[in-house]
Amino acid sequence: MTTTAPAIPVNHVDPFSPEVLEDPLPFQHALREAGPVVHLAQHDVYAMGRYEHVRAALVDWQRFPSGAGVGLANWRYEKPWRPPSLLLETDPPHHDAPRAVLAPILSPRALRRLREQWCTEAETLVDEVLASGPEVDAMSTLAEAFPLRVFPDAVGIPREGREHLLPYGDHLFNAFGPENALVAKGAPTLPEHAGWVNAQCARDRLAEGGFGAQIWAAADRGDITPEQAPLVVRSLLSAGVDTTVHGLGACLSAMATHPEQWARLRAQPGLARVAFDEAVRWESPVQTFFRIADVDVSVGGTVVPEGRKILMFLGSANHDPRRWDAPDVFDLDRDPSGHVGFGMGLHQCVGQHVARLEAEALLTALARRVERIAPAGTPRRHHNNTMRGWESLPVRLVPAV
Ligand code: OW4
Repeated sequence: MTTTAPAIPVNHVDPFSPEVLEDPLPFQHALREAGPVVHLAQHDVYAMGRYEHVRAALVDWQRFPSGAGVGLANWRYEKPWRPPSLLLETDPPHHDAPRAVLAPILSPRALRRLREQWCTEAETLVDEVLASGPEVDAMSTLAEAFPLRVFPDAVGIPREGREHLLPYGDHLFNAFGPENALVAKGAPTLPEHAGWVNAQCARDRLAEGGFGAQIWAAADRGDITPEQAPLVVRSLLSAGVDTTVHGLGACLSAMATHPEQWARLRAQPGLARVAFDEAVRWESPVQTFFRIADVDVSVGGTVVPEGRKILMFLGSANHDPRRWDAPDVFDLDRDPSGHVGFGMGLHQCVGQHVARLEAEALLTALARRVERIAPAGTPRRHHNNTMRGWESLPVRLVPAV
């Protein structure tokens, strides 16, 4: 008797093409249906789209490490475009000291001192936006404006130059994908954005008491080296803005298209955090990250060969009907915990409590003042090789009386 390994399913669609970025759900459905592991012919990499296997691979950092980069480029053969992140793009043991320094700085307990201030800032912003007229673009006026108002202050960077943050992050997230038109479009201005971002990581740029100064204080204690400190600050400026912008955008678009869910949140504002996590599950602002197979790894009977990149579809896992009832429905009655929108395992988003606090502040302020968030025009998708979100979200804010 002869035994042959089952042939691996092949998919010829480019997941980074404009068509898939416009609406990734049909591609992700096909990916999940094809099997636990699929070969993506366009990029000659492997992919996983089912919750069970994505989750298992994310927690298996030994066999699926991040040190060869979490983008398409395989750093065993290619040079990284910037010095690797000490958090995202490293494995234990190197990963552990930077993570141990940053986690308590961004912990729920440490963030308590920001809560009142951020709620006040959110109320001020919502009042300004309501005064500006009933029809607004919810992306620029709320989803972008709020994080840009509170987060850089919390890090402790100066006001001047903050307009570099979003384009820097947008390019960084594009750069995890292939060198397509999205990357080419960002390349010419990257040096200005990266130059500014890197300059803000120096000790003397960072205001006393902020996240940045606390990272430098950890270097003074010897918990990380003075060479590591600026790169840990860089992680905040890299991962902390665009992600929350698109998370908030997902909340606002969900509420605009599900008025009954907005009514539910208004009746019970304590659901703000559930609403945010459900939006992170539903939209999955960070759609994908790669890992590398450090050895031949068998996944559901198919082998991912040693040294090869594998694309983990967080968004697909968060819409897997094997794990979620009616996954495409945004529903405050479900328990979204266990979603992989923040990743899972030892790299799971260290900033998630910051994001949840921003969302709670903004949603609570809106719930108090806004009766209805009504669609007021055709929303436009923002295309990015890694992030899913909106470029424009026209809404009419109906004030509560
Ligand atoms: C989602 C993330 C994303 C981009 C950059 C970094 C982290 C970083 N996490 O550490 O620089």
